[in-house]
Amino acid sequence: MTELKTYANLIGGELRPGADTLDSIDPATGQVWARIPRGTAQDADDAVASAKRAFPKWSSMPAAGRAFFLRKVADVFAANAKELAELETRDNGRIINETSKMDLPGMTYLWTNAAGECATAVEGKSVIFGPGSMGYTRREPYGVVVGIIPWNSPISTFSAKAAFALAAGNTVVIKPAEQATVSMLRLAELLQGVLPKGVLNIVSGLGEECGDRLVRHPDVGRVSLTGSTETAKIITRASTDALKPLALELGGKSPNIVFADADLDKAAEGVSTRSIFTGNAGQACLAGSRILIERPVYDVMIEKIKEKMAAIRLGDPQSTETTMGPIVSKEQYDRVVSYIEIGQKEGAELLYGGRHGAELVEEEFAGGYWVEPTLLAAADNSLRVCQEEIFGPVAVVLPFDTYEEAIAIANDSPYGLASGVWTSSLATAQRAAQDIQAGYVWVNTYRRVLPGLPFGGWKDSGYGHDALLENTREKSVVLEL
Ligand code: TXE
Repeated sequence: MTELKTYANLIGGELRPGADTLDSIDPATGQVWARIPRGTAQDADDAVASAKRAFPKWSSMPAAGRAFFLRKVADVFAANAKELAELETRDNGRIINETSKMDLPGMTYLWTNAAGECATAVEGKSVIFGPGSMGYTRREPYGVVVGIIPWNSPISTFSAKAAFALAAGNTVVIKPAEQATVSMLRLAELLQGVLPKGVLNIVSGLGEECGDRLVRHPDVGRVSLTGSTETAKIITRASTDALKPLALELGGKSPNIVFADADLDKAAEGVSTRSIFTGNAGQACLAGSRILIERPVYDVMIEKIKEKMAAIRLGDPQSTETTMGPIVSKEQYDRVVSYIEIGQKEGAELLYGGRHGAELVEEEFAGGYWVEPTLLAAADNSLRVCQEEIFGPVAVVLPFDTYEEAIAIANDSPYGLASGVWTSSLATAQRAAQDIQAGYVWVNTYRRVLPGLPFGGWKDSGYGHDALLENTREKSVVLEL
């Protein structure tokens, strides 16, 4: 039997093994395939201390200096994209078509873009007050910024948090999610020596152990979490003692509204495969998990969506033939399966799918966590499957009769992250873009997150962004001349 690789944390520029380890499980087989450190409160403290030590030099470096280093990170991504994509696919089951064609190429762009934005971090404004006094503002970094990231897209979530925090002059500590940490720790190996020591630290471990310590640490200036609403509430309470600013990017129950005048073929692909099923098997905060269809085209749309679902291929996530991967863990698998049962008990009709387990795949993957793409029809948006985030390949369809009813259903949710509108009417599109309560509205497309536009939620989907300016705080300076 081949020895499993044990990965290390990156603290103060050194790769430091954990005193204890956690098993990393391949979700496609259910087998342990690597070991990661179970970081302690001491590891968290050491990472924060090294980031604090690195801060004065990093933050006072000319912007062009920071840009130089961030471009080197972009080069690391470009040179190692294939390996990192394959590792992330092994780690969380996200299909190789997504990690290699979307995520990793996007990282080179994102880090290069962050390098270019370095100089804008210092922009402020000036105010002249009478002849004798004037004032101006400076934007300054917070110091040590902590990023707590989830398992569904580790590398891209890490990059969104770290690149702009670093560009703004902060130093960073990242805690990946215990279910999928390997791609981040391989990245730690590749980045060792690329950035000055301590500027970026990566500590693997459990949320309630080293994650909690990072959030409470008095030397941490800002915390950015992508995770569940429950964890966000815990972090909010934990961070209040030190009044830390937070950015919270949480879950969603996003509506995709199909009006009768839409291009129905394009909409069928957009609301099904693109929006939820092949996109990380529905394990994405922005998944369009509620499909609202105008009644005259309801039946024809259901048939078209079912055709798209029938073409989805489950199996080896590393194969380019596969279009949907497994659920990340046994815990999430049980949760997704339970919602399929809950929905039917509540009266939702199973229109497609619903099966789960080994029967869906070849024997080699029988131990993995497989759920068939599933479509439930609900008569009423109050069902739990319409209100609660399932975080798997399970979508609910609801009919509507009028524009007002569609918007009322769309907004009848504790969440407000993303939304989709499918129509050929510019007037309907613009009206809906105004009326929908969500941080992102796509018209005749879905899951196209444009760099440069803020991405973040309303309501229980959180607040704040990871953009450059949000990683700075303002200082007013008054000069008596
Ligand atoms: O999330 P957690 P879980 C939603 C989705 C999913 C559910 C549960 O509905 O089914 O959350 O997933 C760290 N102090 N999303 O349990 O626990 C944790 O270690 C500090 C939506 O995996 O929120 C991990 O690094 N950190 C979502 C990160 O928080 C703590 C992505 C997220 O894990 C902590 C993930 C604590 N006390 C889940 N407790 C999205 N927005 O995309 C946990 N963590």
